[in-house]
Amino acid sequence: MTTAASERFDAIVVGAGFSGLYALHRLRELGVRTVVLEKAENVGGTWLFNRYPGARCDIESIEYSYSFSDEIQQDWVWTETMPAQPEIEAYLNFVADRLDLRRDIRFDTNVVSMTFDEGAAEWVVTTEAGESLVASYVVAASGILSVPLEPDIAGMDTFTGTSLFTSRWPKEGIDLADKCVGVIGTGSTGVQLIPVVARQAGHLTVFQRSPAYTLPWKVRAFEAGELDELKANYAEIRAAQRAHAVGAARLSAFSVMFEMITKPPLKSASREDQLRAIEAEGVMGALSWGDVFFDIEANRMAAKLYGEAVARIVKDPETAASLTPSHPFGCKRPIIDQGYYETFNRDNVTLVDLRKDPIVGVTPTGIQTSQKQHELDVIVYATGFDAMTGALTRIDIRGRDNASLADFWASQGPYTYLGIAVAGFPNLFIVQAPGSPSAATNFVAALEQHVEWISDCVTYLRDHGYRTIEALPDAQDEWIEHTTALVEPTVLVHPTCKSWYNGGNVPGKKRMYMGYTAGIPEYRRRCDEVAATGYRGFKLA
Ligand code: FAD
Ligand code: N01
Repeated sequence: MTTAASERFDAIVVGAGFSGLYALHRLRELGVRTVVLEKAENVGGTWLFNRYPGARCDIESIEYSYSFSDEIQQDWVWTETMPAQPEIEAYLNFVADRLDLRRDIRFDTNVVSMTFDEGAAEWVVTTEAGESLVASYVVAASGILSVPLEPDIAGMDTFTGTSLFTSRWPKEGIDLADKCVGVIGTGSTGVQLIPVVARQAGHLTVFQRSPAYTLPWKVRAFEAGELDELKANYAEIRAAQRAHAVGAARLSAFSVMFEMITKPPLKSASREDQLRAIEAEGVMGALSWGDVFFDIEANRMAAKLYGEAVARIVKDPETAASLTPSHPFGCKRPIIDQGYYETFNRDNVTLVDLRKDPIVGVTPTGIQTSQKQHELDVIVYATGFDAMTGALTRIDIRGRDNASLADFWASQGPYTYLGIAVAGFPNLFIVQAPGSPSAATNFVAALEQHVEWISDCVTYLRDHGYRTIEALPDAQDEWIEHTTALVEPTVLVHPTCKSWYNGGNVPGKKRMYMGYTAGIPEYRRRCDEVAATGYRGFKLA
């Protein structure tokens, strides 16, 4: 199958974001001849594409960063507690330069197919430009949120103003002053974008289908000497982070949610207790109850209380009611914001509740809803991603017997073993595939564990003379049973839960909760146990 023109490597890594950069560094250190193929023009992945105003991480900078190199963590200077997109992009460029990674990365190289040659026990990888590369191993570091979803709204292409997508925001920025701007989408992206655009635009109209649950947060610049002090304690900070279920021991969107589980139940709280909670903590107080994740009735009570807390901030009662979510809290990734609800008190902001007044279509001059034509200069789409599987199902991946990964996941659901490998696809390692901790954790902590496990595995195969490693179907089924059983007692599996966590945001996608919710330490323990027992659940040949 391989042609004479094919270039040969030990490993091919797809993607040069956080995951691909570390995979390249680690494999190269182990003497594995590796090339990275990246479709973009530079490193950064998520943090290269999502340049929209307000884009920022919701985990503290000192934790949402590589821990593998003390030199890098001591030399890089974060300016804020939670870093904004430009700083994370700059950080990843700094890492790429410091580790001299660029010499093994091919930019503007889109991988379109990967075929496992059973005879040669090799992957043949082809690119859009028609190049063919061959390697024993492929590490797919192609991202869990790297394929944007464009909505299918009638007339989108007829709009004569400016259409913007948050995941490919113009690098040079855009002047929104005096413009009438419409934003579609109120997930994590919309919630970050909306307060900033409201301050820039002449008028902002928010088209909201599902209101978000979002917790207010104060991001601040580090004070003089503060970062140096943190850096002096980096060993302890990293140890605490490593021991924490969500991979972030300091305050973050995930650790706040994690803390909620330890609180007393809402169902036994008196009305006075409930009011005291929202008086003291606002929307956070409405949700911080131990039974909210496990009992749908408690969850609904919390949603009602949440609405009361929102109504204390948003002056117009109709707008406040429209901003109150009706889906269960916990179904979607947690969101933290800076002044989201206050934004709706501004004179230049209008909320359109699409649950009452749905979009009919985009017209040449704006958006037509069932009740009104909204005249706009700019439409911003913040409409999410084909998450977890989207990047891989867009590559024609063929394993044993020419079976297609996209077809397998479409029919069976996104099954994997350990969230790393798929039966029938030997020597293909996926960084943070469905069934891994990714979705509900500090992603950088999660990916470091994956890259280290994968590179240790490659070393093991090389040292023991094995050519292939392949997940066994039974082990894969058991793994998915285990990941599913973990979420079974929670509201995450409630039929009204619809989000990228379970594929419910993509029409026609097979629904399955795609995370691993027992936490990174337990996950690491299980992965280490598999390795220590000679890769139990895998066939080595
Ligand atoms: P990515 O950064 O997505 O990189 C994947 C790379 O693969 C991309 O560069 C892409 O171009 C490339 N690629 C894909 N397909 C191909 C192909 N066929 N051929 C060649 N190249 C390909 N996580 C958190 O833990 N905390 C946060 O606060 C947080 N904030 C986020 C904010 C936004 C706006 C988004 C979208 C995601 C956020 N995430 C956050 C998740 C984030 O995706 C991860 O934290 C992390 O950046 C992912 O790194 P990665 O390298 O695995 O994937
Ligand atoms: O995407 P989403 P996102 N008409 O899927 C709406 C990470 N992230 O880009 O819910 C009208 O959450 C859709 O409505 P509905 C983080 O992991 C992190 O915001 O389907 N509306 C929803 O409101 C996050 O979870 C940060 O009813 C339409 C929105 O678009 C993930 O990325 C920041 C529509 C999509 O929300 C994805 O977040 C940014 C239509 N046709 C991103 N189609 C941090 O803060 C879709 N919508 C760390």
